[in-house]
Amino acid sequence: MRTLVLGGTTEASALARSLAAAGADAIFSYAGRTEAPVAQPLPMRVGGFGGVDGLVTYLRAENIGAVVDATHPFAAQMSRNAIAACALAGVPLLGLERPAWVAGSGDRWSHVGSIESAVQALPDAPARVFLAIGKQNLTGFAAKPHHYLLRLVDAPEAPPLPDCTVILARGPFDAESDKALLIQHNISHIVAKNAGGAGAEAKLIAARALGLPVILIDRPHLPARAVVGSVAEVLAWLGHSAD
Ligand code: 3Y8
Ligand code: NAP
Repeated sequence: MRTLVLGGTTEASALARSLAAAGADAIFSYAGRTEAPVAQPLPMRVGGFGGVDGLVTYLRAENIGAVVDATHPFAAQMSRNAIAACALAGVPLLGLERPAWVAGSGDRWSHVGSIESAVQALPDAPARVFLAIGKQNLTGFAAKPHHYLLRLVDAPEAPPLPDCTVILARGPFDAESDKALLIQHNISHIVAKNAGGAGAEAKLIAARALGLPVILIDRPHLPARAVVGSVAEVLAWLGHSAD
């Protein structure tokens, strides 16, 4: 039975390694958001499917027997399309999802429901903000007179904001390096997506150590679907559905 893995996260890469080790017939799918995505130990495809209909056509043409949606919690459109397409094509779907982060002692977090409300939550007086949300949703932050530190995967064509420093890096990140980064850039606030997982958590651990406030953007809600939290559960599910 051929499995389609919708990837782009640390957990998706861990799943790919396990599937390859098991000699599973599987395809790893990237959206093609970055110039040179990390290679995977499975056959890869890169680029959109062409909406729900494109994905249904793909599932049938490639004789896909199961889909694992291991995309990032903010990749909501892909996840919604997968739910609709798998229902239409009659292909079992399982989400591999990491839980949202929950504040611990010493965390100075405020939760907002959208990128726009994250802008509002920043102070009006000039600050130095680590805006660690990638490059797709930055323009609204120009409304506030802050210096922004941006961490992007690929170099932007032009500076994304009027007063910003861009560093290029592909995670997973580690807390000590992120703490040094926050100190080096004299950061006063952090804005982040509630992505969950270990790959993006470093900046939150660093913020806790430095007592910095974090504005955390809630992840989008998704329609109901079967979800597990570990690679082992996905492998068991695939073994089960291979019966
Ligand atoms: C193209 C594949 C792996 C996967 C690694 C995870 C961890 C490192 C942390 C910060 C936050 C951010 C961003 C981030 C992280 C992992 C994971 C994760 C956040 C790659 C990848 C692709 C992408 C797409 C990219 C987005 C951007 C978001 C940067 C590869 C490296 C900010 C999300 O330039 C762009 O257009 C980048 C776009 C979507 C969010 C955005 O809106 O800009 N991820 N990230 C995937 C594809 O094409 O399908 O290039 O190798 C994967 C990873 N990024 O295999 O180990 O599991 O979350 N990715 C966020 O969480 O806020 C960085 O800097 O602290
Ligand atoms: P999105 O907004 O949910 O999806 C937009 C469109 O991109 C989808 O409709 C689909 O195009 C295509 N797409 C998305 N993920 C795909 C995949 N894995 N394989 C094939 N096509 C895909 O997605 P996004 O937020 O831009 O995320 C894109 C990729 O980056 C995903 O793989 C995600 O896991 C990864 N990522 C995203 C974030 C984030 O913050 N959003 C963070 C880390 C990693 P069609 O409609 O044409 O099929």
